[in-house]
Amino acid sequence: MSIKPLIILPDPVLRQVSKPVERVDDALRKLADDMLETMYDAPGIGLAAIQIGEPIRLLVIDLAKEGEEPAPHVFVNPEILESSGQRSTYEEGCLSIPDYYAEVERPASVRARYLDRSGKEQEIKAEGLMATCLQHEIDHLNGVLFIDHISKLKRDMVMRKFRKLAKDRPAPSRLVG
Ligand code: GNR
Ligand code: NI
Repeated sequence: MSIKPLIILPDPVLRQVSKPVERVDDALRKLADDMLETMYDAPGIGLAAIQIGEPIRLLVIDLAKEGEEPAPHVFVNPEILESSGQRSTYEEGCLSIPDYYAEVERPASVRARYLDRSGKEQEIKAEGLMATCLQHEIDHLNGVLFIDHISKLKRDMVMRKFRKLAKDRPAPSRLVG
């Protein structure tokens, strides 16, 4: 297992639309394990593959609190089948937008279909933080960030700040050469 570097705003990689996973094999399971290790290290409660530079429809979530047994979930090719009309608001953050938090309103519950880590089709009815996190991660698979759900004024402020920070930061090694 290994911890991978996180892709940070304004890296355009975060705007890529990820491709469906073609087969759930050992290589995919190893990638999911690396994502879990990277997420636990951060720490965070969810991670999409694109956040470590892999443009495929794979995400991991673990909502267990500190001191609780880990509860890792792997979602391959997730699809939202149904969203509730009822909305709920959570303060969201993103490992690709460090130290910025904002309230986002989303459907309070969703029903989703996905493949698990053995490639078996599963369905989940998610509510509460799981519903919010799953929607946040599926957004990543579509190149969408939580700041796309806040006001343009706030989003422009965040973008300006992260463009400035990127200038003072070494470029990701994949862009150096
Ligand atoms: O760690 C994370 N916390 C979080 C809090 C509220 C709503 C969504 C999230 S996901 C985030 C990790 C992350 O960036 N996943 O893409
Ligand atoms: Ni995120």
